[in-house]
Amino acid sequence: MNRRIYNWKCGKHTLQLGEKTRVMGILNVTPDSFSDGGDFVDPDDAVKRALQMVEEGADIIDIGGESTRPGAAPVSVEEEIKRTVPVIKKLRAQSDVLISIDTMKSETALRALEAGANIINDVSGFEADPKMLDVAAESGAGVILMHMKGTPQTMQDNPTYEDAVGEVLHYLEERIAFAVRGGVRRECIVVDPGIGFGKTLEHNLQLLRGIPDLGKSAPVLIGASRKSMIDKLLDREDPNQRGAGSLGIAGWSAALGAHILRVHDVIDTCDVCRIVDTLCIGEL
Ligand code: 8Y7
Repeated sequence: MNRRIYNWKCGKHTLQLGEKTRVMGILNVTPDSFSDGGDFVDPDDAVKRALQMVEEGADIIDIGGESTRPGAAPVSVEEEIKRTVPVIKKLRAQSDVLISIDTMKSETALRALEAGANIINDVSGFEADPKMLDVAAESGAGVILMHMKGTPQTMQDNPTYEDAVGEVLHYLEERIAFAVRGGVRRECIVVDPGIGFGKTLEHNLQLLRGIPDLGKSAPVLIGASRKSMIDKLLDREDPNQRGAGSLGIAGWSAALGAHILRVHDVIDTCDVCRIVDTLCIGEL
């Protein structure tokens, strides 16, 4: 087994990482997100979908109220809170699944944690909002620090690296040090190379091949589900046609040691993970 074992602290909860590949189900409560936007704007529909993903085997539900699709317009903090907090409250009332809030704004993170979320998923690696560090440190929430080159508005404008894996690894180690200096416990931190966030197809492939290196300093999350790299490889313009491609990346990532996969298709990804985990452990 090529995965280090970690006990990920998420507030008062602990999620063991490394034995079993963990699956994070994506719940976009945005009218515009590129692959499931508009489906779950109504809080009751959103909670229904979340509970279905829990049933299907999701360990974490990632709730986002702002699209981070390349070129997407930012939304106000009020709007983001209005979209996400009621869903978190309703889901928490019906399930004790771990909930992550996908936000770059500290106010949204704080309100989400108060509503019952356990994890802050900040695609800016704590760079977008200087107050995010304090919210994370004071709450003891789990944190996901992701690498992005540029901003969602600019990130796909000809990104270049001399050594994508080395640079992303260096960046993530620097962000871990920044978070720890600010009072975040190391056991609370998961890192993520940010597939598709300021990367060409070749960079994404290099990062996926580099998962064993990325997993040396902290647990690793990979989010490649339905992303445009699959279109580039398979010519699947419609995100709904990228399911099989996503599962291929999921299997690869799990085998190379990713601890958590952030996906749209929970039931299929859980099947893939059970097969790969069994093969990796060498026993049933
Ligand atoms: C990721 C993510 C998105 C990812 C983490 C999409 C919010 C774009 N991608 N968070 N968020 N990692 N941690 O296509 O790769 O899902 S949004």
